[in-house]
Amino acid sequence: DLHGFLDAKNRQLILGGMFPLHSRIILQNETGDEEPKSPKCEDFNFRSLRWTRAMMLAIKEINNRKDILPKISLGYQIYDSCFTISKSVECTLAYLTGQNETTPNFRCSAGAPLAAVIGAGGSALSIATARILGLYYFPQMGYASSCSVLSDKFQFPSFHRTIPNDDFQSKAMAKMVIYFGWTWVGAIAADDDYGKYGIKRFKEEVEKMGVCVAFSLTLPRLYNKDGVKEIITALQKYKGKVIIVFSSDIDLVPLMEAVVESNVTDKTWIASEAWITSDKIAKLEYFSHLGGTIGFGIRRALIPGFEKFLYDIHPEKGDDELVYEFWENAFNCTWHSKRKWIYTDNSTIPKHISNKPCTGNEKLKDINNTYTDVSELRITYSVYKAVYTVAHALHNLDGCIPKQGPFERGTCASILDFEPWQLMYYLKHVKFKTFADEYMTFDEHGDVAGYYDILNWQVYDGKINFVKIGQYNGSIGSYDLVIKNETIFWNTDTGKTPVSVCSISCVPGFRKGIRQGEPVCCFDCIQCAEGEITNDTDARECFACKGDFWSNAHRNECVLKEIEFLAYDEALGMTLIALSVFGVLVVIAVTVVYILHRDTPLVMANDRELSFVIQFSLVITLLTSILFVGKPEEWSCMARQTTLSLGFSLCLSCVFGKTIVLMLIARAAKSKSPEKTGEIIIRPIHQKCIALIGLTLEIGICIAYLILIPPSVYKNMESQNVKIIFECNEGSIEFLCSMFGFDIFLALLAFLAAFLARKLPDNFNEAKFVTFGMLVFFIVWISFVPAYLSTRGKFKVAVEIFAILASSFGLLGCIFAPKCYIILLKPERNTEEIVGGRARMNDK
Ligand code: TCR
Repeated sequence: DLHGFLDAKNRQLILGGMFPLHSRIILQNETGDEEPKSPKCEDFNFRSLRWTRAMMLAIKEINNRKDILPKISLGYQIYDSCFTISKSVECTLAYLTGQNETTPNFRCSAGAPLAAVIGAGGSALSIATARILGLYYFPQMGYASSCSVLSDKFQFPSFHRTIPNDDFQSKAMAKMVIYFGWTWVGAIAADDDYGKYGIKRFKEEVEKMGVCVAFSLTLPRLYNKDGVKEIITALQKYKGKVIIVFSSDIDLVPLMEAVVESNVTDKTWIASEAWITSDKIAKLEYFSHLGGTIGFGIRRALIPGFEKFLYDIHPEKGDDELVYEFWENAFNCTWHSKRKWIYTDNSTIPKHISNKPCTGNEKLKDINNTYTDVSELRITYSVYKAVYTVAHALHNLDGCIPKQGPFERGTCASILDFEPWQLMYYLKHVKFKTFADEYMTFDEHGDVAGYYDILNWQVYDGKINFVKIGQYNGSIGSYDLVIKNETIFWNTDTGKTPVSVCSISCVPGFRKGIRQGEPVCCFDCIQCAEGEITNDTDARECFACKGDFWSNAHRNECVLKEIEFLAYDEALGMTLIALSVFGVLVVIAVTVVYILHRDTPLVMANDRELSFVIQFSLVITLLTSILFVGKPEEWSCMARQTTLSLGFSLCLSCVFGKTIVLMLIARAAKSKSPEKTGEIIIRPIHQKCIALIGLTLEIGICIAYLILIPPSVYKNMESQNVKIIFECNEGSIEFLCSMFGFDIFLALLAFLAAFLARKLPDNFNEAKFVTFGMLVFFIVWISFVPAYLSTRGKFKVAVEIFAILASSFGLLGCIFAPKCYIILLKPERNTEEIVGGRARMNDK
């Protein structure tokens, strides 16, 4: 009997309360031909009735207690806000004016003064009412209004709340998203202050950490089919897995129905506090789509005696119309005669309720209703705390010792006649412990500590359970988020943590490449260019390898560059050396033939010694090719070109020495005066002098070259990136050109002389063969130039060796092969007559 304890004491105070006992108002007829009335409400909300009952129980307890407000009895006056701003404002005005234009749903007061207002439920309603109550500095205790703007004491000076500020929740959600490594998340907000501010703060937090919000949509206010469809389309297009929803359960129902209907699966939903434990959403038939949802719940407590108090409700016990309605909705029956009037049209009952009459014997225990479900008392506990907070503040106000009071000149306020601002003072400084050992104080913004349980939807025992998988404590430092991974149920194919990213992260060796016009979380992985590497994942840039280093195939490491030169032990090197050795053997063979037949006319003709010198020089040129193979060293670089040019100059000057004689003989023969031959005879000593001069000049050039600008070893890194080419830097191109230019000059002289002597009427025409030999020499070296310039690395060296070998073999073949042929195979032609007069020259 609620009136009973009110009457027992004489001093009375009232607490106002506002609860969304219905979810919406029924639109009045808008023709404007009737006097406007306060709209009626529909869609009964069992959960809010439980909250209402928590307020009643708290007041009942306080009245029975001797330690809190012993001499005062509290009454209450509770209005239904119908989840709308207009209704809440109307209630607020009723409180302030004391005019009972609208009848309270629950009332237990007899015209006593109003001390404070508990509520207005959702943030949007509290914001509207707090603006009015704030004008009078009238104390207001929110129990479910968590929006961060309500902490602004400039706008809402008299608002306090027992639910944590949503800033904590947004931050906790952001931390959780980071914790699970999600970088591509969707966000849906209810179209009210709660949803908008919650998602806004979440986005701010999360974007700081490099997470991208794939879409951010607003739930349509009323049931708006198009609005919901738009969200469903976005959900179907969304490739990520995680969606954050900041909304109250009532606003979310249409969307979740559509989600199930259009079969949006394989998503993990992150719930805000307002819908995580709501039976409107947490339905078994939705579980395949919404199972595994993770969300935040405020502190929970089992209020002693509350379950019994909840069951202690019956329409016929009191005269509250609302209890009739509750009964009808709970048991799907009607109290025909007693309360037809509550519905809009006076005659019929709502469609969702059957026509069966209620008997009054229905048992609440027999049905499964959120109203009697005491497993998740979170907002309920918050209501309970709100009432106790006001009671403690009043108690402190009552216990003020005169002359030591907080107000002007130590005065106190009287419990019978105090101003709202005086109670505000005590509310601000209230400190007490709840039955659940929770310490209650408010900070300067009227907020409490930000603590949340992290809950996960799991199904067992045939119903959905909200399993605590961790917690978030906003008032401690960095270890504020604690999650026990192994206890989480994930509604994914694999049962593992979903991966919600736009692009899979780039492995080492790849860098992120931005996609034009897309968020930073969507990127392409681009392999580093040659010579560049990255060694961590998701690198933004590749770094170039420095110095002797180059990238490996995976582009994740700098490795030493490969070193290249023409080595002895590779096929090419070996072949070339074999060829040169073979050439040397051939020359030796020729020399042996010459020595054995040294006294035959053919060998004796045209200076035998010069022939031996030519053979020797060919051995030198053939052997220099070996200097080109192998890792270049200082000495081999210096030796290479010089020995080569010396070898050729020796060879060619000797050839010239020979051909000049032939030319002179030819000139003499042409003038047809054999007698004259004697005049122009050049003695062999002269021929040797020519050879010596040629050689000496070349030696001069070489010495100057080696002394002035010597060649050296060079590590070539530019021409090929992957390799370091070991080669010889020739030092001075000018010297090189003059060295070989001199050789060419000698060759040209020899050629001209031989050419002029080619028609010598001899049986054995040496000049003809020398002409050929020189031509071969020219052809080889002329074709060498382009081939040399267009190759690189070790092949460049190989080309040069090839030219050396080819020209040496050419000379060998043209100068000595025909003679050896005659010496060995046609000895009958090796006679003085055939060889001609030249043989005689040697004898002189
Ligand atoms: N704050 C929400 C409303 C709300 C709510 C709830 C409504 C919260 N928790 C539970 C129904 C059930 C948290 C607001 O608007 O501030």
